[in-house]
Formats: sequence, structure tokens, C-alpha cells
Amino acid sequence: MKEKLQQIKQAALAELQAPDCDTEALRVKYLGKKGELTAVLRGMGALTPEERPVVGQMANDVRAEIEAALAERVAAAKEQALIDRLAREKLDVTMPAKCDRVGHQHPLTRAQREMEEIFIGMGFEIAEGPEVEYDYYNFQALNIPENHPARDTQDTFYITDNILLRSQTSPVQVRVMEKQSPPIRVISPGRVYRSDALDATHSPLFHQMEGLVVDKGITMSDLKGTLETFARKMFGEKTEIRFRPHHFPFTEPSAEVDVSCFVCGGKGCRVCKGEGWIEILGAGMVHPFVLSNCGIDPEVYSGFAFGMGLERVTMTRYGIDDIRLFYENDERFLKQF
Ligand code: 2NL
Repeated sequence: MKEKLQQIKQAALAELQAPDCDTEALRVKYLGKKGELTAVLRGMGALTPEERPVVGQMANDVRAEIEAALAERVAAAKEQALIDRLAREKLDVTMPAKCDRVGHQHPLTRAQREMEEIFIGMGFEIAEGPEVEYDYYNFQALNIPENHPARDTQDTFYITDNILLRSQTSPVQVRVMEKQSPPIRVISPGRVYRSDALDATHSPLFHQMEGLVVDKGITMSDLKGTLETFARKMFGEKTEIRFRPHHFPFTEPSAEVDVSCFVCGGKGCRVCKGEGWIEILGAGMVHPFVLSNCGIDPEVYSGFAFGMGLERVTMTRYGIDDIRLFYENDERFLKQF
């Protein structure tokens, strides 16, 4: 019987060594009511009165040892479970927080808004119109007759014979003149389309901002003063402007307008290609035919108009040498503005 007790003890302790042992099942198996130790104690009646207390004592010792081993095993398992859980739920409170990535306006949008603010400050309103236009508003009303080279299918996207993608934002101003009577002071920023192959300086889609003022007694000096104010706000207070004679079908007289180089101040540098001046827009006095086409009497009213490419102005201002950068949405480019 003593040997049996020793066997039970050895077996129980051995089973408790197994890393994935089920401690509760082992408790039942060895110490439970129907367990192996209980079975031995039940057989004690067959012992002599001398042996009984000795075996009884031994059985109690074995029970105590198995219980202690069980308790140790349970405690070790609990501790391991805690270690595992801590590892699983590890939280590094010193990690930098995940920031929301907030975007910002596209450089062209920024330039457009900035220009809008300057003209709004001079009393202009913003006018918008369709990008799919009638030939009439895009060309005819602007004194660009049927066989004028500006209508060439190589330059203009035609949808039908008389519907096209606007090649300038002037049709917006024609629509304004048709609807409103003077005084008129509007700018028309927006997308325009030309059938050009994409390269460093051309894009089939680009942006323009045109301006139009019509009232009694408007002269070329109003045009000069307006553009000078704009140029100084846009490129710096020291900026000078220069008019060179030019031709547009919709203005007479017409001019191309340069600003003094805002990098070198006119001495000549890389940005102005040694010229000291940078061309930024075209302008002129609204042609009397255009006024009368829009129902405005050129004997009573006169006006000036101007137009500039947003991409061109923005490229000049930030020293961007490839127009395609505006449309590729490469964050390495966009992030710089
Ligand atoms: C340029 C030149 C220009 C205009 C646009 C205009 C509009 C009306 C009447 C008369 Cl409704 N003129 N617009 C006038 C002169 C020049 O644009 O180089 N644009 C990029």
C-alpha cells in the first residue's frame, strides 16, 4: 500500500510537469471522491491497527504534496497567462499620435483665389458660364468671323458645327453684357480648352482669368491703372507694367502687358530670361463691334478687357518650368505650396 501511495505521488507529479496539463482534470483524477488516493484510503480497513496510522499519515502527506504541486502549477499558469496578455496588449504610450492628414488648396486654386480677392477689392464681381459653348459666344460675338484662323479645328475642340469647348472665358463676359446693362465690372476665371498636344508649356485644358469693365467714359488709363494695381498686389509693390502694341480681334487698340521681373527688379535674370520684363497678359479697349453685338451702344459706352493664363502666371511666380506638374497630382510637387 505504501508503494501504491508512492506510485500515485510520482505519477501525479510527473503529469503536472506537462506544459499543457489540465490541472482541474488532474485534481479530480488523483484527489477527487472517485480518485486514486481515495481508492487507496478505502482499502485501509484491511491493514493491521499498527499499520493504519502510518499509512494514514503517509496518505495525508501524499495528498498535501499533490495539492501543493497543483497550486504551484495553477499559479504558474496564471502568471504565464498574464505575461501573454501583457505582450498581446502592449501599448506604447510614447508613440507619436497618428495625425489626420489635412490637404490644402491646389496651387492653381490658390493663385485663382488670390487674384479673385485682388479684383474683388477693386469692385469686380465673379462671373461664370458654360464650358460647352456655342460658336456664337466663343467666336462670332467677339468679332472672330467665320474663316478667322482662331477657329481652326486644330486649335478648338468642336462637338458639333456650332457647339464647342470654350477656348477662352470671353463668352462668359459676352453673356454678362447681353443680360446686364453698364456699369459692368466682372472677372471670369475658369477652365478653357485648346486642341494642343501636352508638353512642358501646352495643355489641352488650362485656366484663364479674363476681366471686363464697361461704363460711360472708360479709357485706356483706367485699364492701365487697374492692371498696375493688380500687378503690384500680385507681384509686389515695386512692380512696373509695360504695354506693347498687339492685335486681338475683340479689342482695339490691343496690347500685350509685361510686368517688371519680380526676381531681379528689371536688371535681367534667369526668370525673365535677361529681359527684365515678363509677359503676363493681353488687354485692350473692347471693340465697338463687340459692344454692339451684345446690345451695348458703343456711342454711349466704352470698356476695357484683359485676359491671362492662370498656369502661366502661377508658373512665373513660383518658378515652375513644366505645366504638366499641375495636373499629375504628385504630392511631392503639391506639398511645396
Ligand atoms: C490673352 C488675351 C484677352 C480679352 C482677352 C475680351 C473679352 C470681351 C471683350 C473683349 Cl467680352 N475682350 N477679352 C481681351 C484682350 C485680351 O486675352 O492673352 N489671354 C490669355
